[in-house]
Amino acid sequence: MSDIRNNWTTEEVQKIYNTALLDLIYRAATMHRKYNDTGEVQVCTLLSIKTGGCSEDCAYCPQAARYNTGVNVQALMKKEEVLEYAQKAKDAGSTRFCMGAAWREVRDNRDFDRVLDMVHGVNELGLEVCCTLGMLTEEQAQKLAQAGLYSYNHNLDTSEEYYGDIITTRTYNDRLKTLDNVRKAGVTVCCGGIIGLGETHADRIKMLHTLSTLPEHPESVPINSLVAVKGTPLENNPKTDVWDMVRMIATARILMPKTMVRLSAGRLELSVAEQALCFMAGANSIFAGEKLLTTPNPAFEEDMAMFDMLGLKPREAFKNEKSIGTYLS
Ligand code: SAM
Ligand code: DTB
Ligand code: SF4
Repeated sequence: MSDIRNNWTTEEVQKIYNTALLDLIYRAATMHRKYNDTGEVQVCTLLSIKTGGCSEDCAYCPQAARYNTGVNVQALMKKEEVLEYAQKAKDAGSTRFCMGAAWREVRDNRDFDRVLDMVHGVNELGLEVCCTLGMLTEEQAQKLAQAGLYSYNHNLDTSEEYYGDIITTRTYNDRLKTLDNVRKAGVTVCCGGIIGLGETHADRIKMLHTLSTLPEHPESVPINSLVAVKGTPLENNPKTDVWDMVRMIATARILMPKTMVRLSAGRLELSVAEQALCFMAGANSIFAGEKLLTTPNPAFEEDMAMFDMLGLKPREAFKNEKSIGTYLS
């Protein structure tokens, strides 16, 4: 049977997820080696281009207007300022630049036109441009594609069953519809989730099942661990266990062998040794730079020191396009 499958059953996913941890890591590491260059890690930079004041009620999110989290609301940034950040990220060695907006959905207005300009500008710098702007129509996805968007981030966050406990202002189906619109526009899909929301192992298994049985696997799957922010309903959630993170990453790697699996939010809580286990288990992408969207992240220099220590190097931009045919299919 091929390793690249979209017909996983929930039972199969459950069996992989529940494999004894060291066996699971070994299996994931073997799959990783077969399909990817294990010495490379993609370095992405995030920038919050419109911060806070969001109408949604995502229980984890410091940017939802209804929670008092101390996040300052900031209108959409100017294009020139964004391009300066992008250039700095590029100079520091980042190859993907992801712009996030605290929007429920994109509206067809001047702000969207400005985002299209930003996408165009960042693409011209030679960076892989990614956006995460909330829900999109098919036409909006096409406009972003025409402007040069490489990838769109839109997370499922958790299982369909648990979704309503975390977010009530939109549905799982709304999320899937946007993902479909992104695909149709020919933009690559970045879609993952969060652990530590209070979900069960069964919810994690179901989310991984949904991701790995989409018509095409997302090109990247961010695995976030909850950054519990004061003022959000989840502020007192217990810290996630590093072994759970490793288990999620390893299972994702086995289910979606060629996908970039991103060790995303929550890295500040992990030692270099713990992150090394995540890379061993198949993670091959990180967000670098001292801020995620609104919360802190390890300093760039610390990450580069970690790369040196572990013998990792940053992955070049647009590598898939350059190497079509060189990997096993
Ligand atoms: N508003 C858009 C949306 O929700 O799709 C884009 C920005 S939103 C902040 C992007 C993603 O960040 C969310 O889907 C969620 O997975 C992640 N995220 C937000 N707050 C987080 C937190 N406190 N800890 C971990 N991940 C978080
Ligand atoms: C993703 O999966 N994680 C990033 C990115 N996609 C947009 C966002 C993490 C946000 C963490 C909380 C914050 O900094 O506001
Ligand atoms: Fe708004 Fe996105 Fe935060 Fe939800 S995750 S509150 S949609 S910014």
